[in-house]
Amino acid sequence: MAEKTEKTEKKPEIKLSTDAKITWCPGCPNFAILVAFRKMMEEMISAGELKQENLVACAGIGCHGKISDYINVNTFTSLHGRVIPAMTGIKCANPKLTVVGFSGDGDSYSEGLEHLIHAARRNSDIKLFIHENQVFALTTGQANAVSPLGFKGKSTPFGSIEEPFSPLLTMLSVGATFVARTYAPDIHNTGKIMRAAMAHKGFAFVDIIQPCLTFFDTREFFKDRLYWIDEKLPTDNLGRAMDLVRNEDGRTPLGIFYKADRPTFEESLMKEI
Ligand SMILES: Cc1ncc(C[n+]2csc(CCOP(=O)(O)OP(=O)(O)O)c2C)c(N)n1
Ligand SMILES: [Mg+2]
Repeated sequence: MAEKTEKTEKKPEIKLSTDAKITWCPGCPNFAILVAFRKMMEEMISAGELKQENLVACAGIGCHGKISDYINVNTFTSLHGRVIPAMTGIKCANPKLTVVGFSGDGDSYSEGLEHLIHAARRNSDIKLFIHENQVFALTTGQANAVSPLGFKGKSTPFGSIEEPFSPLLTMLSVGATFVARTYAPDIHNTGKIMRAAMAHKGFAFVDIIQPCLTFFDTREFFKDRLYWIDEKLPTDNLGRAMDLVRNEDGRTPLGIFYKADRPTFEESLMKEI
């Protein structure tokens, strides 16, 4: 009688962490963003939706930018404010790659704002995650474009005299085809939003509220203000999305506000070539 041999299929191990020492402050919500992203990647790789070797993670300069050292994929660290041109260049050179970027609010809302607007307008097929802590954190606490009026920091000791910029409203106005916001400590929902962004064909913009525990701790401020919008509501109504992100009732909505289907920049470019 033939001996029965039991074959156990061994799944290839997915290693997403690296040996780099993590140097964020203890308790920084950037840890939560890292966990959400790795978990989301693991799910997508296991489901056959993504190949680890086809992912490129780009990063700007700042505390947020360190994240690319902690994910075991191809990475590119740009100059400050220049993460988006690096991403669009990579995507144009090899459209088969999935290109994600981690940027700071100083990085993309202050220094590199023009790139953000043009990438959204063109519908470049890249996925952008912004760590919004309302401060230049790595340089130890200066006001940036989204710091609130009255913010006291190293460069504004008497309080900021500027009205903050509204990135979500801008993204909706210039034609971004995926606009969402999440809260870093909520790992589960951040992962869900990241996965939806990855599945989107075109420019996916995700603003991640990430309180900076050292230079601008907004956890108490946001505690009773944040709320998740009803995820069953249709996401193709631009006017409704704009009304929501204006935060006119003093609260801060989270979720996917808008999604649209439009040819991507790279698709059109490849057709022309
Ligand atoms: C062109 C340029 N300007 C300024 C700096 C100095 N710099 C390095 S990190 C940083 C702050 C980054 O802030 P943000 O993008 O909000 O990232 P965070 O540290 O808050 O994650 C600044 C201003 C630089 N490296 N290059
Ligand atoms: Mg910042």
